[in-house]
Amino acid sequence: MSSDISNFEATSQPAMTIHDWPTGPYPARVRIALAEKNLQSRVQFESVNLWKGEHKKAEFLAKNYSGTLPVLELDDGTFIAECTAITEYLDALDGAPTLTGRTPREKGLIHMMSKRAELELLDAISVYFHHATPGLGPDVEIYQNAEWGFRQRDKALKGMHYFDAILKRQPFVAGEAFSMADITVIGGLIFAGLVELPVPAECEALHAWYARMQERPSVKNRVTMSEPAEASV
Ligand code: GTS
Repeated sequence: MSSDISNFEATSQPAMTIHDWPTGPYPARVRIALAEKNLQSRVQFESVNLWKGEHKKAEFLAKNYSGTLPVLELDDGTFIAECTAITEYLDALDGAPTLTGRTPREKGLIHMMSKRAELELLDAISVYFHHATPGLGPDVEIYQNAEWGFRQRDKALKGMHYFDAILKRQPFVAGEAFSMADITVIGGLIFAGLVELPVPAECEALHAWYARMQERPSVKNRVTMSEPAEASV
């Protein structure tokens, strides 16, 4: 048994720190994964203010060279960035992966569809936000290329039609079960909401799936997850 798994069983104190920004679409991916795995009590949150550009300062770049959120910090000082990598770590912790696949086939399909959700939807909307809108403001957005941003917006709209077609024939993005691939599309649609890029009305299967996803406690409670619990009376 790996030490990660035995620590999982033995510890009740927060052993991990998530550096993130509560309302961010990428941080949402890890927050949803944490709740789906019921690991909330194992983490504490450190807020990094995107609007003040704290993620581009040397202190944060030492934790994540890419200057993006979220970052998972382990109690041995290891930093893991990239939502997919963090989700894979969390999913493996209890030796019972539910988000990244159990069989080789599941693992392959989930990874493919999650990557596709990044390329065709979430990352495309992020580029649109940073290049074709004011983004995080002039202090953070030091290079913008609006034409590239609008192309990525159009790519994301096409991506919405792609995921609509997928969800017409299966209940979840990577097949029959909820997975990391669903979480990545959820992140995309959270970002779409923030930049006011509505899912086209004709994408009925995508709308219906998103309505179902928004009923999941992990999705509903993601922003308040890092707020201190109210003292019990
Ligand atoms: N590939 C990275 C991942 O998967 O973790 C992308 C992470 C990312 O872009 N995070 C956003 C960020 O740091 C956070 S948020 O916009 O969703 O809140 N953006 C700031 C920037 O300047 O790029």
